[in-house]
Amino acid sequence: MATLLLITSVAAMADNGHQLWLRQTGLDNPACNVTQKAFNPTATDIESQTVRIAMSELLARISQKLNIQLEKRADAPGSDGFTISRRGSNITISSASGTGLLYGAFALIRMQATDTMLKGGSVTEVPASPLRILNHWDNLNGTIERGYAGRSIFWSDKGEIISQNAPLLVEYARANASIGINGTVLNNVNASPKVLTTDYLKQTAHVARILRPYGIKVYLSINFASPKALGDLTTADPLDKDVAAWWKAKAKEIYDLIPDFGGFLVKANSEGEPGPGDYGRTHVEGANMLAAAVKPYGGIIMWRAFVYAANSPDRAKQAYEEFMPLDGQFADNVILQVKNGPVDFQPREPIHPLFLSMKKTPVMPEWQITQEYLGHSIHNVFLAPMWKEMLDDWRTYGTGANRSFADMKIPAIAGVSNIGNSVNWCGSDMAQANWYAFGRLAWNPAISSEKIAQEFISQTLTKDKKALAVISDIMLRSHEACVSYMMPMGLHHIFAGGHHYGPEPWYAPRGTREDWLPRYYHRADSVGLGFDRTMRGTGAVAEYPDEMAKKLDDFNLCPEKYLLWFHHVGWQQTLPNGKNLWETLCAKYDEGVREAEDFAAKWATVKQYIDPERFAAIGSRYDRQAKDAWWWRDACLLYFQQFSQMPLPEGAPAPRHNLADLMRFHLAIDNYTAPDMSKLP
Ligand code: GCW
Repeated sequence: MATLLLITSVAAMADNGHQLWLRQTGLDNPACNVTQKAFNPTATDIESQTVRIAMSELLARISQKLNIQLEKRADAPGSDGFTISRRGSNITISSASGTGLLYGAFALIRMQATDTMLKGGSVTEVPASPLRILNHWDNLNGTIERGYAGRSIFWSDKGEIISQNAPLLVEYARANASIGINGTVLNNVNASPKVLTTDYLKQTAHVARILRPYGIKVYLSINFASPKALGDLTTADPLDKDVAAWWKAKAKEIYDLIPDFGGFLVKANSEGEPGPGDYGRTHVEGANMLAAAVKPYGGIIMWRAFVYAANSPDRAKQAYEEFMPLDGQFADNVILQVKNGPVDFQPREPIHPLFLSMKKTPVMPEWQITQEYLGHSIHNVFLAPMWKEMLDDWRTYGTGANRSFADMKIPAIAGVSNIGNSVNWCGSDMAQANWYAFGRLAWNPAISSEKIAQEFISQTLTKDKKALAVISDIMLRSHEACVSYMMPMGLHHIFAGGHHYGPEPWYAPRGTREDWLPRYYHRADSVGLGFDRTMRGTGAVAEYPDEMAKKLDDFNLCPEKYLLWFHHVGWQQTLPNGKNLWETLCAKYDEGVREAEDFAAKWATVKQYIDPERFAAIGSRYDRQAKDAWWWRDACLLYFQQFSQMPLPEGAPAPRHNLADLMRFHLAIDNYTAPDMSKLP
């Protein structure tokens, strides 16, 4: 009896978060009848396998009494799209493809899990973008660049052999398919040439085989110098005949092993990585040579636009300057992969101007799911609102070919993964929400952050309406709060160097590149604060479409959230809000701290609705986040006060720390390593 009580009370059960949003609800429910039309139940082709997965997911997880029929129909919308229709207890899921049926099955399960089950009529969904891809920054030795969730699930730490852990890879595939992700890049963009050796390709083929029935294609990041680095040739010049032939032969070898291989992701001539520029060639010459190699097999090249030469007058302008003149010259199987903002995944950036200006070359967003600059997997920050801000600007100001985004069509979309071998996959239970949000927004950018948060909470933490409202509220406020306590009003890149966790607006080791130092970005001096990118400054505003550029250039019209990104503002200058810069800045930092403290307090009120294990793990993060918010606020205000020479405004709380201490002790990332999967019971 006691045991029974224990297992029926969700709040009393320990929960390590491993199940993500895929908790069992029905488990082979005899009342649910699942059939399918048009597939041979014993066939071994991939599509039949996919349909069988869809059927078993429905059987395992639909708890209601329903007759569900899966139907392949050539006239169904889009290849991954599906229609779910219902009459009484009869439900039909139809699609033109097996993967569409799988997505339809997961959609139906989600409806049940979020209490939004279709009662009658029909719904049709077609993804906004055909390619929804995770980028893993996983190194071949198992470490993960900017990973906060343990080690790689693909690459082993023992002798650089890829994971043979098929059950784990199936779980990974299933989680991704459940939110519509259909591609994955298995290795870091700072790519080891070794990934293209036959041994590694065979291992990659093994992963591809496991992911394939879930509709997921495998891609690799490549090192542009591979032909030379692997010792086959003396050059990697893209215009060299032997180099082009090497890549063609390599592509053939890959496609012989992996017929549906997706293609290459390339970081070239960026942060020391090799590229066509090493031979005086352009990005077009480099990308098109690779594109020709994979073209016969339907492969694509995702060429990253994250480039900046050392110490230029304005790093934010460089990608546009390098790529805009190349618009239209790329082969038709090349997509430019561009970070959401022009600097580097800061807590808030204005949209990257290339999205608004490239007219002929397709441009795909790269979002960072892993929280490199947003408190790692320690701060609970829900990123959907940040990504939606970028999408909204794209929709509002986009022109030319990429305007098509206004009709919800994007060529592809990438998210830098936050997954590692932590039991809970992401290093923290709340960070799972960002993986989930990426998938949902890649599928449909029109879904609101609120809906995504609610879906996530009710499938993972609690279905209790009151608790759900409390958690959803703090999730939705969390991004703005993080911006407020870290770098409000358009401030950016004032982190400690290296790990990018804590505040160090003073960070300036001798000999470091100027554009890797906070002072390059905040420009604090006795006059004021902020980077003048107006027409009187570096002129970066001119990279935006006219209407937007005019607004950004004008101190009175520039949105306050971007003010210090585009303007150098006097400390005592009165802002359109009626207060001066210093007062506004102090108020923002204080607001960030208050918000973080409120999150911790609100979390404490949902205790009875959450299992103790996750309640404690998440709660300790909220507590730490509130402490860190104080650290950030004190560090930034005390540091900038040396320039403003103004007192904290009346009513502002006294600092908890002094500047000398803050500068001596670095805000550290301690004690937050989550247990890894090997500790699973
Ligand atoms: O933000 C920087 C990160 C690097 C990363 C690089 C990139 C993979 O600090 O760790 O390298 O961006 O996106 O290429």
